[in-house]
Amino acid sequence: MKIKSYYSRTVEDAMATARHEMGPDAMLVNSRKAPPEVRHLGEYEVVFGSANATGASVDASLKLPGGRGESTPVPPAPQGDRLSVEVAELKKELEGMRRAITRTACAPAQWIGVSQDISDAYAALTAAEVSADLAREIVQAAGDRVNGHHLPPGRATQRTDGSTFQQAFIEEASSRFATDPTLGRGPAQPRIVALVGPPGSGKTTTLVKLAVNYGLAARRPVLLLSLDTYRVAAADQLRCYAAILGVGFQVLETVSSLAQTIEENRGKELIFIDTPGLAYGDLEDSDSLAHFLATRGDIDTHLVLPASMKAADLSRMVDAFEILRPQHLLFTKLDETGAYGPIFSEAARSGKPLSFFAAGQRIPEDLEAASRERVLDLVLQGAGGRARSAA
Ligand SMILES: Nc1nc2c(ncn2[C@@H]2O[C@H](COP(=O)(O)OP(=O)(O)OP(=O)(O)O)[C@@H](O)[C@H]2O)c(=O)[nH]1
Ligand SMILES: [Mg+2]
Repeated sequence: MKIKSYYSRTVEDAMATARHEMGPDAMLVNSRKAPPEVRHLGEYEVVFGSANATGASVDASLKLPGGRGESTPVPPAPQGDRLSVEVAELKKELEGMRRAITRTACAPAQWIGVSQDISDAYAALTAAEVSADLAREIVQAAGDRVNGHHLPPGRATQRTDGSTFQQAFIEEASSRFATDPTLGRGPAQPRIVALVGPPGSGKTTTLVKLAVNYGLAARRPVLLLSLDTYRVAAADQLRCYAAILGVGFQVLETVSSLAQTIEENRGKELIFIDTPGLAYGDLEDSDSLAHFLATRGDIDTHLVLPASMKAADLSRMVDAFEILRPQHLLFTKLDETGAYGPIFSEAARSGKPLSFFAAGQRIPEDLEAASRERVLDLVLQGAGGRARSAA
């Protein structure tokens, strides 16, 4: 890139000559009143850059006295100083341009020129990978609330007060999803919780964390059940934990034996049911489990999904698992991503409340109850606002 300074009595004259000399691709990089030491060359200085020239250079050797377009050499100036000043200014200009371009590129067309709060809020949501439609909807609604009217498309709105907008933005974002860190449905005893989800999503690990934090820690009698007989020794993982924790454990060969086992354990306060990981193909074959979970009004089913899953896959997964009628979404592996927008978007899209978050493999520490504040914190702060440990 070639960079040149032009001096003249007026900015317009200097610009005209710069364009004439550097060609139509030349870009205005800076314009200012000429510093005192070169004021005799012209009252104004404009700096132009052209990408067509190779190699970076700063050439202050042109002078346009009186705007007549003649070039005369600049007297020897403290070149090092000038260079660093110009580079610093150039950097500042470029940073400003970068921000303006980012805002313009990210924001829907009708927001160009609107309050920076609005475009910053939109940029924050989309940077967290909240879906663009949802981000637009939230920011638009917050802007409308602050301005008390709908933004006319294509027109800049009046400037909003930053903190008022921020408040409206947080409220709008909060209103899009629900959290419900409860186990069990209604007052019925025992409280029965089933964890379902794709293979490896963290069902068994999370079930043990829940059993420790909400069962053992509260001295509630707990029973762990495993329906995971698909794979050789699959239930052994849970059997092992149950033995360590000293809680009841049973493996059930069939879904049909589940009802009877629950009946026989009415004295327990919490019953956790672990299920085999189900992939898309398996879901079609999960009729008996689907029927059981869909017809039992006392079983609270949490769909366990990794937070690191892509937004589109999350939606597909939630839709596919609807056959099991889950009441909650439970996200694991928050430690494996830095963008929590997909969790937010999916909770908003599906309308299912978020129940718990797991952010690591440690049992029982890496588990926490979902809350609105936490979700917003995660979405807006990214990995910096990552999950704390448990309950
Ligand atoms: N990093 C991280 N790893 C996790 C988390 N939760 C579970 N895991 C790990 O994920 C792996 C699978 O966990 P499981 O609990 O066996 O998953 P599952 O859903 O029961 O798996 P299947 O029964 O095979 O479907 C294990 O290595 C866990 O330690 C988490 O929050 N963060
Ligand atoms: Mg498992």
